[in-house]
Amino acid sequence: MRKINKILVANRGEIALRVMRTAKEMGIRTVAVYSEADRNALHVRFADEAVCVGGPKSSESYLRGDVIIQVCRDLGVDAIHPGYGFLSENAGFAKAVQEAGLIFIGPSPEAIELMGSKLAAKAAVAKYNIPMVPGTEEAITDVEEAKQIARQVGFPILIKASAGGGGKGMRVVESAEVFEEQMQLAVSEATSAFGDGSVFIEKYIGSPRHIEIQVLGDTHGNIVHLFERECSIQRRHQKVIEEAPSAILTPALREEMGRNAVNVAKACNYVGAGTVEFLLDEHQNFYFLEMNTRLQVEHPVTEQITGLDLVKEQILIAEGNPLGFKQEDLKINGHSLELRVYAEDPANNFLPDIGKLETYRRPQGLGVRVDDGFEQGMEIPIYYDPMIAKLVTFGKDRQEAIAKMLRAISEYQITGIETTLPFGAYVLQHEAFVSGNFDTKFIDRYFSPEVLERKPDEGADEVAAALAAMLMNKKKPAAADAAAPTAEKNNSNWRRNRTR
Ligand code: MV4
Repeated sequence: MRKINKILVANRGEIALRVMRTAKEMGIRTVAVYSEADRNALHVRFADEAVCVGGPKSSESYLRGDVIIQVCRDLGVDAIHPGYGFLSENAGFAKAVQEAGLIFIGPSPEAIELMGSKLAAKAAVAKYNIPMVPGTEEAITDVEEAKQIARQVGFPILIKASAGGGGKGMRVVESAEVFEEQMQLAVSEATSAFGDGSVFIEKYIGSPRHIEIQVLGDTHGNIVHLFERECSIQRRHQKVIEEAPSAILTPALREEMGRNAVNVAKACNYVGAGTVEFLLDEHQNFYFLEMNTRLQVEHPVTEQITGLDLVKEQILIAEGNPLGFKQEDLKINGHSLELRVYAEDPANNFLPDIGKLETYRRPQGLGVRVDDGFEQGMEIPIYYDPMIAKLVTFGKDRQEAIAKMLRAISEYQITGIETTLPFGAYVLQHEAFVSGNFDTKFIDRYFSPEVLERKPDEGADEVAAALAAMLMNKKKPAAADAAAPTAEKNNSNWRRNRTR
């Protein structure tokens, strides 16, 4: 047990604020670090102390582990919370933090390193009989041998980089004829991207759902899961909408996936908050993909349905406290959705649309949570992730959470930059989303910029009408493709009425 009195948050934006809020509630003092581009950022103002650690580029500031550790020494910091991204899954940084006598709020450097290698992770979890996609257990080196395995597995197959993850370093191979060239490309890509050319083969699951399980482990060997998040609505491996619980898991499947996730965590002696990713195929078979050894962007939906503050749990665990609950104490209450609001133009191939937030008014009201890091008048810096906010809703069931999200989108006022809000409204009203009949191909299948074209006067009324229709029609619509919402239905905005 080691009480934490002062935390440095090695991050920026909404997650830095998110972490500091909980620290403040726990009576822990907070230190922000910031780059020259973030002098006026909210996380700097929110913290008790703040130190500029370098230039605008991440490599000059938020990735400077050495400088950040020195700030901890100078200011008497006990612990570092890395947030997500930046140094959060850097085993070398976690180790340096420990060697400096500080607490890293996260898993051990060994667990980070193990899960960072997809092949090592698969080997480590194999003894728990975790379901995995058929393929190779070791790096492929011999082309002919690899081609033979690919034939046995059956095309199409995927070649994945062991050092990749999150969709980086993946190649679909359709047939034996192109196998050799694809393998060579995969190896050279992996070598230049990760400094590790190890690649392996997996059977390609065509239209899977992405389901991940939140786990918590303490330093006393207790591990629990906090149910699933459904993250299938993604665009180029960037999640757009997440929810908990999933619309399609049965209690039995949830229990089974949860148990497997706990075993994955056991396999690496996991401590802290982590996420075990699975693919779920159309026959409800699930396969372990990888484990993310950080707090995830989408953690709020899990907080909403469990009533737990995941950052508080992380801090208590880092202090050495045993978990205050057992698996059987946990239950799902209600339903939560998260929409990531990006400064991107959905009508223009989601190009980042940076600039100034001329108008910025958050939605409010029962069941609406906004995690963001901006205020009206601020510029979105070009150097970092273009996420403006996470819009989170909570309702007694999925329908209520969707209705609240559509209401919150229509209430959100953002001018000066284009955002993904209208895109979110489109997805949330789509029959395939509403019925729960969707997978990771949703956006490819149903989205094109034309679906957002609308006449300026229509919008709020259309959303209200769609909401009313949804609330009155409780039964599942018949076919997935039957009733894609029309173009006029899907904008938010309040904003357009105001600005004219
Ligand atoms: C796969 C797959 C199909 N088959 N593996 C992408 C992120 C990374 N964690 C693994 N990914 C995938 N692995 C096999 N054997 C399809 C994907 C995938 C995907 C997974 C989850 C969510 C969105 C995705 C989009 C494209 C591909």
